[in-house]
Order: sequence, then structure tokens, then C-alpha cells
Amino acid sequence: MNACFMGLGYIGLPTAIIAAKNGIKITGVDINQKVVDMTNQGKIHIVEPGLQALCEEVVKSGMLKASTTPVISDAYFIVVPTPFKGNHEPDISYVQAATEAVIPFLKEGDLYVIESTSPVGTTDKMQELIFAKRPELKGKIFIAYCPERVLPGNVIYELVHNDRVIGGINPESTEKAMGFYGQFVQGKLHKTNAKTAEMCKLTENSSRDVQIAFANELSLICDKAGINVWELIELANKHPRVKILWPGCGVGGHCIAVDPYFLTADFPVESQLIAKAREINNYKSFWCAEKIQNEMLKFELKNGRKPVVAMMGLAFKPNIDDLRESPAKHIVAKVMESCNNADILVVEPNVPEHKVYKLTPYQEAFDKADIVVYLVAHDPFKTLPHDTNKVLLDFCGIFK
Ligand code: SAJ
Repeated sequence: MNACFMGLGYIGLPTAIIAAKNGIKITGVDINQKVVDMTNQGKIHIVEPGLQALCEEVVKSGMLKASTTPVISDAYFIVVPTPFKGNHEPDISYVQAATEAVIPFLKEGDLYVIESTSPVGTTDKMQELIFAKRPELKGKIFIAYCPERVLPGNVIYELVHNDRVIGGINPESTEKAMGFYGQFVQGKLHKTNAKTAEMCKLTENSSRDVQIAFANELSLICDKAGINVWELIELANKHPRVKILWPGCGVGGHCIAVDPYFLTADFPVESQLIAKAREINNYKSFWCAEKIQNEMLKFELKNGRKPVVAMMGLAFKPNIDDLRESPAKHIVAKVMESCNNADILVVEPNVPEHKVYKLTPYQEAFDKADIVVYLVAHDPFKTLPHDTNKVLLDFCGIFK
């Protein structure tokens, strides 16, 4: 079997590699020539443990080849980004462009699957687009939606072992897509229709966002009430039916902080809780920045000099090098903007350098700082002492 993967990013590339490893001949398509060149040299352009070796193997064996254009295949997978526009409206133009690129190659019996997180109804829209241009294929090709669910950092394991939800535009399409994923997924494959599968992905990430918002709201209440929120949540979670997540300095990444807007944009009246959760999680970052600024002011009033502040972590979550859409990064920027004379040391042990900030090793920053702000719970920070005279602001539960 031959398949084309449209998009060689954080999901498309690993999925293409795993499929190739399982005997499917893959053409990986990306608009970025650099990504195509690197892939063809067996090199990966993303950070993902274990993926480099697998990529080398499937490129060498000829099972994966990258290109900037699709080739005639038996199946086509759309794995491109779906960002949102300025007004939080979803932008499906990449899905549309990738679909338009494969339309000329489609033939009877082919499978077309969207994996990109998409607003409800996108698969139907792409179906209309395909049949508007190729009416002779009506009823002769298979169209489905199958969202990915992998966690960056654990992608190789999760791609194979996670359950998948597969929704076709008709039962035949669902079956055809099940047949494809069954070749490398060991988790269960759950059948549904395209709309439910689209909604399922948005539901999963919105559910997590709402739960984190609850934890973040608790952290604001506890701060005012003088209660340790980490101890509180640990105790509440001893109840057999309570499972509260953890507060942090906001919610980042390209999924949890984005996907709920796909629901609030299309269902503004109905999605009150989902919209409020987004607001709370965004507000938490502003609150953290203000808290830091207040501590800096207090220090200055008490000591007659500006404090040295260590900002610990820039990534969007612990133990990764991904800084995109990171609340920690926004907080650092906001604090730096407001106090241009203060000595702010920025720490991120998972990246060698940053194009805006001069990075300081974490131990050195800790030693020099009067105020230590924990923004991301990276493991190395947990080795630093907490019985110290320094002011410690722990927004991510480093000592929990
Ligand atoms: N966070 C908290 N408190 C928590 C857990 C997370 O504040 O208790 C924060 C993190 O620090 C981070 C953000 O939430 O800023 C998102 O991190 P995450 O680990 O919750 O999720 P992602 O964005 O890395 O991956 C999510 C996953 N979805 C769910 O868990 C429902 C993953 O399975 C999806 O495949 C991925 O989104 C995606 O691509 O949609």
C-alpha cells in the first residue's frame, strides 16, 4: 500500500515514520523545502525521543520519501496545522490547501483522511470541495476523520498504543480507515461518524482546559485565603471520586489553549463554561506577572535596591524544549517590560540558547537571585533548596 502524508510536523512526521516502519510505502509532503531535504537525509526537524533512529531506518529502506508535492497513492492523510485567526475564529485554510493539492491525484477506491484538529463539519466541507472538482468520484472514494491524541515526548509509544476514534462520512469510509490504522495501531479503534470524531477531539482538549481552569481558580482563592493549594488538591484528591488537575502559570501549547476556541467560535451561546475556562487560564498568566512585580516592589521598599530575579523555565510544560505559546515566556516578557532596570535572569535548561533572552544556568541564577520564580516544573529545579532566605514564588508546584 502507498500513502501520502500531507504535513510533516509534530504529528505528520512521526505518524508517517511509524506507518512506513509497518510496511506502508509513504510519501511525506511538506511545503517547507528544508523539512523535505532533512527528512530525505533521514534527519528529523522536531525534538522527539527515539524518532531520529526510526526516521533514518525507514528512509534508508526506501519506505519513506519526502517531497513538496503529492504522488499517486492509495490513501491521503491531511496532517497540517489549524491555527486560529486574530478573533479566535478557526483557520482551516491549510486543510483546504492540502486537500486541493491531493484532489488531482484521487482515483476510485482511494482513502482520504483528515487528522488535523478541525471545527465540526470540516470533513463534510472537504467532501463537498472534493466532489465539486471531481464529481465522477462521488460514492467511489472513502472519506474519514481520525484525530491524533499523542502527547509530545511520548509520541512513538502513544501513536501505537492509544485508542483511536475513526469517523467516516459513511460506514464504508469508516471501515476503510479502520483497515488503514489497524496496520500499526495496537490500541482499540472506535467507530463513529465524521462529525462526532471531530467533536471528540475538541471535547478531549476542552475538557482538560476546563479542569485546569478549575485548578487555576482554586489557586487564586487559596492565595487570598492563605492556603497551600498543592496540599489542598492532594487532600481533595483522596476522595474516591475527585481528581483535580494542577494549577500552573497558565495553559500553553498548540492544542489545549487553542482547540476550545473552535467550539466557542461556532457555538458562542452554548459554550459558556468552555469560554470562561479559556479566560481563567489566560488570566492566570497576568496574575502571575503582577504577583512577581509586587514582590519586586516589596523587596525594593524593604532593601533600598532592586532585586535580582531568577525566572525559572520558558517552556510550555515541564521537561520539554517547546517554547511555542508558552505562558512562562509571556510572563517573562511582561515582567521585563515593566521593570527595565531590574536584574532579571532567564533560565531554560532544555534549550541551548534563545534569540531574545540571554539564558543563565539554573544553579547560577538561583545562587544570584533575591527572588526565585518557578514558572515551569522542570526536574532539575526540584534539586534546588527551598529552605532559603530568598523569596520563592512557586507557580507550578515545584515543591509539591
Ligand atoms: N497543565 C496545567 N496543569 C495540569 C496539566 C497541564 O497547567 O495539571 C498545562 C501545561 O503546563 C501546559 C498545558 O496545560 O501549559 C497543556 O499541556 P498538556 O500536557 O495538558 O497537553 P499538550 O498540549 O501537551 O497535549 C494535549 C493532550 N490532550 C489531552 O491530554 C486531552 C494530548 O493528548 C493531545 O494529543 C494534544 O493536546 C493535541 O495534540 O491535541
